[in-house]
Amino acid sequence: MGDVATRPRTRVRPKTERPRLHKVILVNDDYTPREFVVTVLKGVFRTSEDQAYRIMITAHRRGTCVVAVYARDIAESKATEGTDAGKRAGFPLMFTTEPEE
Ligand code: TYC
Repeated sequence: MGDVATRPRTRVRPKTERPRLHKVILVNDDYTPREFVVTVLKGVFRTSEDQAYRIMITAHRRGTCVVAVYARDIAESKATEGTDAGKRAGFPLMFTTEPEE
């Protein structure tokens, strides 16, 4: 064997995947009052009145609307907080989460 110095031709670059963000999705129903949905959106997701109204009316017309995207834990706890606020008031209001592509 000769004294050929060998060194890696390619640098090993450990690639850490960035954790995926998760969408919080508002789901329409026939019972929760519009104004209540707007109040929950403002309280839990810190939207303005205008943004909250637009999100609510989009879910009302199309069935669902993306409210915001967060790290998974935050998305899940905000979805639970919003759903629980509806439950406490006797409404079937529902927020779900799903990972972004
Ligand atoms: N559809 C409800 C109504 O007509 C209002 C509503 C909108 C409820 C969006 C839920 O995610 C929702 N009172």
